[in-house]
Amino acid sequence: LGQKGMTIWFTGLSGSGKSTLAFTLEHALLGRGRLAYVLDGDNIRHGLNKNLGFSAADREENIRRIGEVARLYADTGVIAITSFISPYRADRDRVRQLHREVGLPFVEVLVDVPIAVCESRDPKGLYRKAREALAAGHGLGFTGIDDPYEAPEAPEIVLRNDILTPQEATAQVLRYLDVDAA
Ligand code: GGZ
Repeated sequence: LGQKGMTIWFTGLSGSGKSTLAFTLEHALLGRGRLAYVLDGDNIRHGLNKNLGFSAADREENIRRIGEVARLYADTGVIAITSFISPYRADRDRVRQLHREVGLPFVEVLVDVPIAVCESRDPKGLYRKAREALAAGHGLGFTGIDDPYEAPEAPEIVLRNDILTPQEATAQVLRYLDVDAA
C-alpha cells in the first residue's frame, strides 16, 4: 500500500450502510498509520454542495465536485473515502477517468444490499415518505423508488452488506488494498 494516495469510492442505495463502512475503513486505515478522510453528505452536501438538490443535473454536479475534491486529497497522499449514492454510471466513470489521467488509483466499491432490505431498515423514514408521496401522485424522485440507481458493471469490490458485519466488509476492502486485515 505504501503512502500513495487514492480514492475509495463507495456507491449504493440509501440505507445500504455506505457511511458506516466508510468510517470503519477510515478508522482501520488511521490505525495502520495511513491518513484517510471520509467525504460524505455531512461535510460536503452541507457545505461545498449546499446549493445542490436531487435532480439528475444536481446529482451529476454533486458527484463531479466530489470527484474533483477526492482527487485533490488523493494527490496529497491521503486515502479519500467517499460515501454517496452516486447513482449514475457515467458520473462515476468520469471520476474514474479523472483519477486515471493523473495515475491515482480509483477503487469503486459497490455496497450491494437489496432495496427491500434498505427499505425495511429505513432509519430516517425516507423510503416510507417516498412511497407515500408516490401513492399521493407527487413522487419525490427517491433513488430506487422513483429515481434510477445504475449499479457498476465492473466494480473493484462488491460488498454484500446485508450479510457481512461492518468488520467483515472492511476486512474485505483491506485485503484488496493488501493491508493487514487482522
Ligand atoms: C435519494 C435522498 C433524496 C433522494 C434526500 N434520493 O439515507 P441518507 O438520506 O442519509 O442518504 C441519502 C442522501 C443521498 O445524498 P447523496 O449525495 O449521496 O446522493 S447522490 O449521490 O445521488 O447525489 C438520503 C438523502 O440524501 N436524500 N433526498 N431524492 N436520497
